[in-house]
Amino acid sequence: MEALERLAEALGAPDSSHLPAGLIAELQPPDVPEGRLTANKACQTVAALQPEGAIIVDEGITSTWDYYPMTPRVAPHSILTAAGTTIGWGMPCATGAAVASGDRPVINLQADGSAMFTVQALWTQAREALNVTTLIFANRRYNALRNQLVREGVTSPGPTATRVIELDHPTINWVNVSRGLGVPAVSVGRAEDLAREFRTALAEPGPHLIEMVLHPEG
Ligand SMILES: Cc1ncc(C[n+]2csc(CCOP(=O)(O)OP(=O)(O)O)c2C)c(N)n1
Repeated sequence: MEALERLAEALGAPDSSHLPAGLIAELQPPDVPEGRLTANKACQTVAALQPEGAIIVDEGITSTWDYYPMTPRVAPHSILTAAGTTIGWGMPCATGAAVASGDRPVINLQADGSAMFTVQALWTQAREALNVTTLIFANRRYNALRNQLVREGVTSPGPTATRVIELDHPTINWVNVSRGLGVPAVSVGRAEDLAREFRTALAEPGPHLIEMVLHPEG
């Protein structure tokens, strides 16, 4: 801010009170949605409730595409995303962010397949009582790989390809996984339940995990 003020002074630029009304947008987060959870509604719930100064760690892969257009008018926050295409960095990144900035809430938007690569980060979060809320986008598949097949023209993959893509048999029980590593956890399937649990997680100190069981869009 000081740099901007000095620049404005050096340029003889007017202060903001002289700017046309409406040029600087007021904060206006989206409304909290209701109904069965989809990736879109999960993103909207986060955008609606994320506190000022939050650090958003986005490894939501195909589930968080809708998040960014929802955030231009939410309170100032930081975003950490991957610089490359490798997966499995989200949970350790959230852990590191919470160590580095203990006074800021860290919100980890986390796809389920990628989460399995480095899930032990939850134990570190519990051990160090880190202020991380992990939101698992449980679409229960490697959706990016499914999209890739569709791009290649394979719209009805056979059983072998399907088995590679689907994260089932057994379904991962995120509540048990998280509790087993020392992080309190709940599972939700509706937007209003997510809003309630997200508010609770943000209000309480220490790590939390919320499994968001997603229904397909539409
Ligand atoms: C280390 C590593 N292993 C494998 C891949 C290939 N890969 C890219 S996306 C993806 C699936 C991601 O699935 P998930 O995290 O559940 O997100 P979704 O695609 O379902 O949104 C995989 C396996 C990769 N990019 N990096």
